[in-house]
Amino acid sequence: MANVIIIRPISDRSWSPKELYKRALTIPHGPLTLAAHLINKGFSTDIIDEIALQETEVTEHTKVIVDRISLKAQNQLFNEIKKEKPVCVGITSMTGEQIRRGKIFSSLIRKADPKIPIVWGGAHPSLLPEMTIEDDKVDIVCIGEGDKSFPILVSELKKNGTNDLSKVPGIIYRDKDGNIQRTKLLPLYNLTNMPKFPYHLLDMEMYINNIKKDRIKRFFEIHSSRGCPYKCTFCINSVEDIPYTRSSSSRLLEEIITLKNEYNIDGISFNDDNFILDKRRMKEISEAAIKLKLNLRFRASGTIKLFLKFDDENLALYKKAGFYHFGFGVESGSDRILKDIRKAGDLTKKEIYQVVDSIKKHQFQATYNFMAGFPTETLEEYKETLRVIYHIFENSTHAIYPLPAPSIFMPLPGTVSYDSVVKLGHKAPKSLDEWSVIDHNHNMMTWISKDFYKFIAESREIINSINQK
Ligand code: B12
Ligand code: SF4
Repeated sequence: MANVIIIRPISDRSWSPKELYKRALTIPHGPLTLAAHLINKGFSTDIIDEIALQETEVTEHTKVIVDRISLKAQNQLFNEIKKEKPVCVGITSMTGEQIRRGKIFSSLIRKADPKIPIVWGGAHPSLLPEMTIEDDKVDIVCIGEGDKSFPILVSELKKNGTNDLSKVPGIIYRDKDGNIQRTKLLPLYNLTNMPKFPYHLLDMEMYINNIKKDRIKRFFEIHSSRGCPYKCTFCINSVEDIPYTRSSSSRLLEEIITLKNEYNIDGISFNDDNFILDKRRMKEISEAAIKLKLNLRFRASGTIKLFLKFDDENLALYKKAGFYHFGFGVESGSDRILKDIRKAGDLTKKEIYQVVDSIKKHQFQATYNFMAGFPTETLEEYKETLRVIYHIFENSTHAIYPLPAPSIFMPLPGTVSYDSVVKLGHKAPKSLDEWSVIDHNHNMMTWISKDFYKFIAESREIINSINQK
């Protein structure tokens, strides 16, 4: 029985066997965080993770996620609703396919019981709350963090009939006269106070075993901060007022030790926007990992420029502590593009090469992520990216990690790059439906020529086929 059901729909459309590594099953941290707060306030919660319940079919050439909503996910939803009418159902969504599927889930909920309020939250509804609430499959939108506001909203909705949504912070909703109302945001949640995550709501063994990483058998993901102080033009963090918050080293260590004891994990990935940002925390965690003999392997995300701030002594400490892999957002090999997209701290090609050397010297593994087709990028500038990728291939023979093909740049709502492509003539989607067909992997790049797009597609094929070997 659940007072609240939270759904994470599948977030991408289909994939080819050549890009299987992109389809890693990730732990649904957004829904888990919300469930932690709800349970803490005495509500029961159920999470439906369609990504974990996805159904695939193999056609002649490729393996695709079936277009319809997973039957297992549908059954879980109907069974829960049948057991007890939920106070509301929450749907989390990024831009694109997750909206399309989220809307199908909304229709199923409406069909089962049109009186159940449907609340949307996550990256896309937070960026475009007014447009999201216009959609008839959305009753309430949670803007930004749901840590404090969602439990308040659920308590208010539970009053059933006598509730007053104007008392709920950080939401947008329609009042009794059908007018759209927006309430004030609360100050950010202090991540150090996070209640225990209700991992028991999910089949954790499936996540732990499904995520395959080199040198790690039982893998787990953690988010220990939110946001990033940089303002790269294509990133959600370029939107004004997205602040940086983080949990303390002691709270993080407590979580790591619990995971090791309860789930017998041997590796952790810190999936924060920019984990290596906080040098002091890196040091504290490393020293504690050594002292407590945690014997875990760590993977961390971050930016190239920050990695350069680590000297040999820092890197030796991280290595001893178990850090073995860094995931970098590099984006481009062209100095002009790096400047244009304001890549964290005005990154240069020279600095990319310095990091490649440092990674090699200390025998770390690394993933270098690039993008293709930025606004105003030329074919020649993209070739510079390919040259940098080639350089990395040549200088990373110690690492057996694949170098992902550059992602296709997709302008996301609210970002500075989005405004740039609109200025270049790109048509802005005008409704939630129009945003739902945005596909991060296909040709919607009206700001670059067809020939350039063809070149990007071919280069990606080549890099992917090298990765297969
Ligand atoms: C981990 C992560 C992933 C993971 C898992 C994502 C997932 N679907 O769960 C993976 C690696 C799969 C991933 C993939 C992609 N990602 Co991603 N990812 C992130 C990251 C770094 C952290 C997300 C997270 O779990 N945070 C921790 C939890 C606790 O926070 P949260 O989910 O935001 O939830 C809080 C609030 O949003 C809110 N909330 C969320 N949902 C709901 C629902 C309700 C009902 C309520 C009330 C509140 C609420 O309350 C929560 C607690 O405060 C974010 C960065 C960011 N700043 O958000 C990018 C981000 C979400 N990703 C992004 C993108 C673009 C992608 C990709 C498209 C990248 C690509 N080109 O391939 C792909 C998606 C395609 C695919 N293959 O699925 C963008 C999304 C922008 C947008 N407009 O949608 C972000 C914001 C990155 C960025 N800097 O721009 N991603
Ligand atoms: S450094 Fe990374 S997380 Fe920070 S703003 Fe740039 S792209 Fe976003």
